[in-house]
Amino acid sequence: MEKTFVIVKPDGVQRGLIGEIIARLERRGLKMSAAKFMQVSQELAETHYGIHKGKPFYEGLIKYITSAPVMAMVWEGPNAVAAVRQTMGATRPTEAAPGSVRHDFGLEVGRNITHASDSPENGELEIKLWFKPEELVEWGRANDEWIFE
Ligand code: D4T
Repeated sequence: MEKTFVIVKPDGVQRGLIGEIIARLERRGLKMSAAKFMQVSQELAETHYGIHKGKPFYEGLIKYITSAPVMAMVWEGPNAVAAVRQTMGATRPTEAAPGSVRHDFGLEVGRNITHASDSPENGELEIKLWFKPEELVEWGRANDEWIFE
């Protein structure tokens, strides 16, 4: 089953949106595989956002993600990457679809509340970067067959 990596970023944590975001993913039918509440180190932030190094928003992005704790999670399900990105909405909150997290709670790209992997390949890389293998939980959910075809 496809897995994707999700962060409730520091603004989401500070604004008390961890529960709201988890509730939306659960309600959608996705299954949690791992979660940890943590302070992001400078090193982890720079590795995670390495692709953006040199861009005008890079320094602010690193400062933002390391500014307060985050909730890092792995969610699984059929097409989990696409499903979670849809639930979160477009990167810029003013372009995010109504009903998405970024639309419903955000205004600015530099305070866009969540991160979600943008492809299954990046999902695997990000899960490896943020979690140890033993932190991932394989479990059978009682109603899996009523959600997964
Ligand atoms: P993340 O990675 O945080 O989920 O965002 P996305 O996958 O949706 O978008 P991204 O990689 O293009 O951007 C990473 C991160 O940088 C911030 N950002 C982005 C910013 O502050 N200003 C900008 O102009 C852009 C493009 C927001 C998300």
